[in-house]
Amino acid sequence: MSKKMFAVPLLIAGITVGGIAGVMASSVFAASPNTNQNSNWGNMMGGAFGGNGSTGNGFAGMMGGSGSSFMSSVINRVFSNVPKMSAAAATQAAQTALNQANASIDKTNNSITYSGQDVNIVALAGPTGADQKFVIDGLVNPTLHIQKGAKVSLQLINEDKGMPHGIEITSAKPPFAYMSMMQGGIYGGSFIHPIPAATKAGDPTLTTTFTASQAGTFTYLCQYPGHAQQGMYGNIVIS
Ligand SMILES: [Cu+2]
Repeated sequence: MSKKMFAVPLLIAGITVGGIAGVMASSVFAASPNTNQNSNWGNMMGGAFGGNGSTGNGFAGMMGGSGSSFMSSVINRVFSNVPKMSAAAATQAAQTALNQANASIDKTNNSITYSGQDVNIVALAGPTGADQKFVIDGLVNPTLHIQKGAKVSLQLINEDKGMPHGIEITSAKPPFAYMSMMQGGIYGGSFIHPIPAATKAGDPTLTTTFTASQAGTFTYLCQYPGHAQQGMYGNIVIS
């Protein structure tokens, strides 16, 4: 990343952010609402923060102070076309997932075992009482057990009015750095970029599907900077 500082006339705030100028100009705001949103996220993260390695050179400055709210503002704007659902519909979706015949919920071990090859997971991000956490089938950051080869539908609903959240399945293990995972996902499709914070208009939601083709113990986490580090993750066991 260039170490030069660019004065960027941002739509959101008239602040100066090092190195992000090119990204803001090209890959992010230029993207049409119908282009691949994960690609937008990848471009944003790759373009803005790529090459920083573990030092986070440049990124740290951006994320410090007003940076975090800046990041949040960018996501809220860039992904403003993400569909929203009402709080009641979100509750209904979660309840439907909870009532799946093939989901066996073990509160003692904070785990859910899905039998069969069709799995429907509804992950609530940051609902009331579980700030910076996922709630799935009423459990906070549960361990998910899924059969190898199962077709998984993963719906993320952001109920957090203060913060974007995303979800991704990765082979990375805790502890997580501030910058955990930016793009990818262990399976094709096992990634939903951070979606905007909830508003009075509703809770943003996206669904992805993937095939759990590889056995192993993986992690699902929120790739918004700092969230996995703060504990927004759980295990997912494919066997
Ligand atoms: Cu998050």
